[in-house]
Amino acid sequence: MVLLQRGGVKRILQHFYSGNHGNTKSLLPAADGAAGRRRNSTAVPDVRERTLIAVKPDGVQRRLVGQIMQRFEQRGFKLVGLKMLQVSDDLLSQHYCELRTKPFYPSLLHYMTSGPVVAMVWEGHKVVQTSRTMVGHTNPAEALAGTVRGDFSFHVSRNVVHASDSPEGAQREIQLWFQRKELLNWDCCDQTITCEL
Ligand code: DAT
Ligand code: MG
Repeated sequence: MVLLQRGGVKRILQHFYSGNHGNTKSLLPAADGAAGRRRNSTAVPDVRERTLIAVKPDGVQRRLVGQIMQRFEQRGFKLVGLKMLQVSDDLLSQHYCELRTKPFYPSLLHYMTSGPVVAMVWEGHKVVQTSRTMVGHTNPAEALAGTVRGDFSFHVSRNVVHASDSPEGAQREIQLWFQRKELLNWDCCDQTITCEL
C-alpha cells in the first residue's frame, strides 16, 4: 500500500513536471519533443560532469560500500557506471602516475591490490568539486566530521575512498577504469527536480 502510494506520488510529480497535464500518454518525461526541449533550455549548466569514485580495499572489507554510495545518491548525483574489480598493477601505476616517486608509493600499490575495489562513475552539476568536499581531506586526521574520510577512517594510508580531483583528472581516470560501453546514459525519473531549475 505504502509502495503504491509512493509510486503514485512519483507518477504525479512526473506528470506535473512534464508540463503536459492533459495527455495521459505523457506520464513519463519526454526524451525529446517540445517538453524535452523546453526543459533543456533551462537545464543547470555542466549537469553532465562526471567523476570517478572508488571504494578502496579497506572500505570494501569493512562493508562501507552501501553507506558511501548512499551519500552520493542522497546528494542527488546519478550513478552511470559501477563495477567491482581486483585492480592490476598496470592500472594502478597509470592511475597514480604522479605519485611514482613518493616514498609511500610501494605500500600504496600493495594496499590498493590487497582486495577488491568498487569503482563508480557519478554524474551531476559540479560533481568533481562536490565529491571532493564530501570525501574530505586526503589525511583523515584532518578530514572534517561528516565527510567520508572524517567519519570512517583515521590514517592516510587507509583512507577508504578515492575521488578525482579535477574535471580533467576525472576524464582521464574514467577512461582508464571504464570502457565506454560500461557507462550508461539514462534519465532519472526525478530529472526535472534534481537536474533542472
Ligand atoms: P587524494 O586521494 O586525496 O586525491 P593524493 O592524490 O595526494 O590524495 O594521494 C593518493 C593516495 O595516496 C591517497 O588517497 C592516500 C595515499 N597517500 C597520499 N599521501 C600519503 C602519505 N603521506 N602516506 C601514505 N599514503 C599517502
Ligand atoms: Mg588524488
